[in-house]
Amino acid sequence: ATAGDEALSAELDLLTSRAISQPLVTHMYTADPSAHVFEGRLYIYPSHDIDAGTPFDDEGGHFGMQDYHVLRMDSPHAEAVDCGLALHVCDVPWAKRQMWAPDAACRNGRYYFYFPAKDAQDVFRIGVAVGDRPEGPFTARPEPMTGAYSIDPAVFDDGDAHYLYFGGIWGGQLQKYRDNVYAPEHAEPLGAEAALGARVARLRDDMLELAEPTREVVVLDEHGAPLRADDHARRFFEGPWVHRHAGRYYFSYSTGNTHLLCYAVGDSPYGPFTYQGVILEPVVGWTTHHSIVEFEGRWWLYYHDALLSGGVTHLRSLKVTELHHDDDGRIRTIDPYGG
Ligand code: FUB
Repeated sequence: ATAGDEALSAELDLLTSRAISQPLVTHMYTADPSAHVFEGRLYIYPSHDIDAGTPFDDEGGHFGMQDYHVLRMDSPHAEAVDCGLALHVCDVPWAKRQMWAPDAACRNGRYYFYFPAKDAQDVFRIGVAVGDRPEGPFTARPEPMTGAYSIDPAVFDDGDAHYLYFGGIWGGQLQKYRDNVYAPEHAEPLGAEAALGARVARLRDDMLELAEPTREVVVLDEHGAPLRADDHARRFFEGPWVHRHAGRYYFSYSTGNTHLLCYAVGDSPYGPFTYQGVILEPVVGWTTHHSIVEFEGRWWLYYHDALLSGGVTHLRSLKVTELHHDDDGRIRTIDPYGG
């Protein structure tokens, strides 16, 4: 081993000893957890990381996932149970590869599983699959959803309506759209231009399609101006999530190349949201992706890191830790290796 290898190994050992949480499962790699309480138990909808043998590239081609497994936990401290195969790319007529971060929702006793994948033209689309149980199996609709695109679908249940959020720049292709129209020549805004936002739309009552065209999720700075495209420590990159706390809506997301999970607060599921701060400091691995869920009166942050694989960025492991809202509604920043 070289001196560099030994230094990296020592650093990973130190981070392992200081990690505040352990992987939820170790028999497979899992990432991008979307957690919900269904039927009184926690169900986690993750990506199922594999090494597909695809070379690294700037588009995330090395994230070559092919299927999904759902995890179940009786409580955030209980053992996570792998409920088995929920959906495979071979069973989705329109999808060719790269089954990235999914989510799920329940309505009228049926379960709806939302997932992104690349189609035959290598364009990310978002599909929905339907099942009778929270853990699946799910049967995919023959076509992707109309009007949804890019990656990282996340569903927020506001009681009388469900909202679908999605989006991710760079490999997630969000920068190729303006006002819901795709053009491959579109690029990420630069400098003082407004950053691109995630997208949101209400879902139809049948949960299979959007009820309206998507709108941009705008994150404002402390002066009420949209975050700038070059504000990489605060602008939206990927991994949108929404939860409601004390009557306010919390929009949280990854800043991508600055490796932070951040949040912003607003008064409507559509936003706008005002930037508040950092939820989770950087984890081992390039990506960071999370969900926030309330279980029996306490709040939990599901997230991932790549410690178990020795830092291999596309071989990640799910973790969970408690999240605290202060009396004024602010979320306390978590250091994943502060133990
Ligand atoms: O897992 C593949 C991609 O990595 C997700 O879609 C992103 O959010 C990032 O975690």
